[in-house]
Amino acid sequence: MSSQRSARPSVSGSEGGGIAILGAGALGRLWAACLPPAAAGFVPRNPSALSSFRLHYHFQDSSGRQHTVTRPWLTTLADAELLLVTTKAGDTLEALNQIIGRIPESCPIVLFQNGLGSQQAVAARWPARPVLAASTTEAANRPEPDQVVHAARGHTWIGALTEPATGLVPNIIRQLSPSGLDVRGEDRILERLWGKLAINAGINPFTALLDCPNGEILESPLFLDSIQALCEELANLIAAEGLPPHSPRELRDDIERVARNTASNTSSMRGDVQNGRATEIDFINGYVANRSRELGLSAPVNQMLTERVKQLVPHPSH
Ligand code: KPL
Repeated sequence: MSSQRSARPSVSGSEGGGIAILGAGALGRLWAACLPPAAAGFVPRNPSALSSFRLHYHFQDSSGRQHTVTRPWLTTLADAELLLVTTKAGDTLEALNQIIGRIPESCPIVLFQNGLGSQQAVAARWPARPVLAASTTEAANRPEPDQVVHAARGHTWIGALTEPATGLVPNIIRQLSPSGLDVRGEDRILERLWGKLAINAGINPFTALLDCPNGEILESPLFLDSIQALCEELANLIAAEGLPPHSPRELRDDIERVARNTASNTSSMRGDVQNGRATEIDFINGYVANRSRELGLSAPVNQMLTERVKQLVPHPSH
């Protein structure tokens, strides 16, 4: 963990080399806090609106130690060597579109979004760029706007999405290794993302609708009445996608295990609802419902959860 002030103050205005982070939410701030101060900075989506050259926040590491973190807003990206995109799924395409012209063609773009749909959209939009996806179990949250908590250590898997990204993973792991976070290569990143989506689909909407921590969904009538059908819908879609099959029972066991292991957590979706922000439901249960429809399957439980979660925040802020 590195929490000192940047040793290269000029990085704020005139340099952009190293690792650029697009998305200053909990996950982006976790990466920035863990990487060496001179290695990483944040990408402003609207540089002319910046009121300061630096972003300051408090960071509680996974051992409970407190750090003050100061990282630059990068006003040039011409030398960026790696871009970590930690925006919410629904903001990603637009955020990247705003800045992609400023980063070198060769700069790898690593997408950290939850769910599915946004990653494929980015890869389809910029097939000649080196685009990769990451799936992470690092748990970070932001109880106050200027405070980030690394709630639990996890793993991060990275794999190529576009052809120009092939073979880049070992170097990206080297670039990220000073963070001390556990990063691994993954040849089957879509399967990995599907595994996480299934867990999020079986936990997040229930926590948002019931306004409860993850563990409490397990005894709720809403969960108990819908989880079997939800897992059947997931299993049918996973098979129809040609991915290695999972039985509804296996999926349910995975969902319940994660809900128990993270029993006191506020899920990202409950957190979004509590803060009046747009949720990622369209990229989780909404993605399942839409893909099922496209492939001639029906997914009424995922559709119902999508509609009900959307009603929780009818006019979201972003
Ligand atoms: O990934 C999560 C999330 O909140 O989005 C889980 C696994 C549900 C942990 O809270």
